[in-house]
Amino acid sequence: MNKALRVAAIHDLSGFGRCSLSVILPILSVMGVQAVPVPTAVLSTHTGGLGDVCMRDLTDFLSPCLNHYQQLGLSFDCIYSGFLNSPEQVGHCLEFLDAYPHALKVVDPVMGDHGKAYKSCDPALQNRMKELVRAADLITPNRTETCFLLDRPADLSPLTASQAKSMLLRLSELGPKYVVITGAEMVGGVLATLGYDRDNNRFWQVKSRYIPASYPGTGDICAAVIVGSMLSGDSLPIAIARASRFAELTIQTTFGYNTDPRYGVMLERCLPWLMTAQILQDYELL
Ligand code: PXL
Repeated sequence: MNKALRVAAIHDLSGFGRCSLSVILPILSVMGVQAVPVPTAVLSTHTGGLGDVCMRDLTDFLSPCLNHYQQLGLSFDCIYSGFLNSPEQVGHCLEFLDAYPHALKVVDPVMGDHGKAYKSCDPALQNRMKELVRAADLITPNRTETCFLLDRPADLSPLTASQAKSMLLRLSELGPKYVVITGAEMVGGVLATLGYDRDNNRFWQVKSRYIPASYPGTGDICAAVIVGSMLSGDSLPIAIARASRFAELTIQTTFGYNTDPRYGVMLERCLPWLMTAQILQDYELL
């Protein structure tokens, strides 16, 4: 009997605003992967401009949750971490990684965007996030998070191919054999998702259409599609292409409705696209 692929998704649950577990769970389900949510915090909304957020930290939930799964003898094919709410949560993520040494280790080092750290991500958490990145097989930072990980001032200026390759290489030298950088503006005005596969020493890029709008949660959407795609047997460039095409579809669809950007992308309209599992070929060598 084929068992469903199972992922522990260690991320926050923001009720309104379509980010983190609220988008990750439906995406993985529709891709045929069982997602087990391990919330790091529950919030009324994301923290991107929707006023006074009601939040409960769940740092003390993570270890007992892992203990219960171990008592049950549950196995996981992937441990996937994202938004963490305290530096101590890095230690708990490492406990999950140690408990499932054969699982694919994916770290989305959620720390900031548009050149700035999220309110909850203080320097202590930024530092400990590097520890988690060192233990990962695959990481999916955006440009801002890339700068934090490489101890560089936040600089979002467009990249040449050689600058992009050197960033990917330096991130990989921290530990992960697969590196994906999301939302990278390249010289010439192209927006791209970049990838590096150390085992095959290949650099990849998937170009996206530029749409003049920005929505919270699109980084979470990209990372979730990459997780679902890689677990289903896709290569890194196909996984990046699937994530990039899907993120573009959600952004383009939402832009056409002229909604409040803080409410996130119209995921519900776009989810069926992920069920087609068509092979994509719009990736190229960087
Ligand atoms: O999408 C990243 C993210 C995750 N979790 C929370 C956030 C954000 C971005 O604003 O506020 C709580």
